[in-house]
Amino acid sequence: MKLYGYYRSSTSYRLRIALELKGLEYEYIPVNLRTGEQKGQAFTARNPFGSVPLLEADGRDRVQSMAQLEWLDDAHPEKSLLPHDVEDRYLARELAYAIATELHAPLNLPVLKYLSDEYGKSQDEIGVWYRHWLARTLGPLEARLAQLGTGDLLFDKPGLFEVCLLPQVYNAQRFDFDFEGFPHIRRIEAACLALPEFQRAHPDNQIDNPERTPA
Ligand SMILES: N[C@@H](CCC(=O)N[C@@H](CS)C(=O)NCC(=O)O)C(=O)O
Repeated sequence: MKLYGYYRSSTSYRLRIALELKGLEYEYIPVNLRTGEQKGQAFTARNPFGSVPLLEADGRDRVQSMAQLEWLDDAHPEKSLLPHDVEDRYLARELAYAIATELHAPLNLPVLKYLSDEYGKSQDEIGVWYRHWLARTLGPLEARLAQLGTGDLLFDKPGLFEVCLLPQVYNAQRFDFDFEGFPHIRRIEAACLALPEFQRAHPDNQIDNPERTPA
């Protein structure tokens, strides 16, 4: 399997965590979002959305992260990202899709670029935008986790929800989001970051991270 991604793209990070949790071998191929490689003809010929991640497996290109995650579980059912019980599966999807659908879209690179290029917004103003949309979904998410009595993880092992949560928390920290009033999210983040699968998938440890210290 080949994963085309970018070290701090949250959707690429989702796929890296999932592949690690499932113990599937893959080759990581960086696509440089800073230079716009994802919009070049060579890449858009394979992914008309012009975004990462692109997952190449069994001679096919798959180009949307949530569908890729569901496909990984369908095609490789061992070490499932979803629990067995149907209501637990529902809950994992409810929380994962809240992040993927409500949170990710207004925080994506083209949206931020549009705010600065078309509306002349400064980096400070973009930070305000970013934190506004984070709070709008992370607040209810935290309340939902409290309501469910969530412990260190949503269920007994990390899965679809944690795969989506950790990258979003990483991005939120880059934009100085204050997690003071978010004990459940912080606890889940700490529990995941203690695991080698999450550490291997982390942006700090990717070959295309310019600040990475080679092992
Ligand atoms: N809905 C897509 C979103 C993918 C996406 O927005 N990827 C971002 C990185 S996290 C990207 O490639 N942004 C660069 C661009 O769109 O030009 C998915 O879930 O795969």
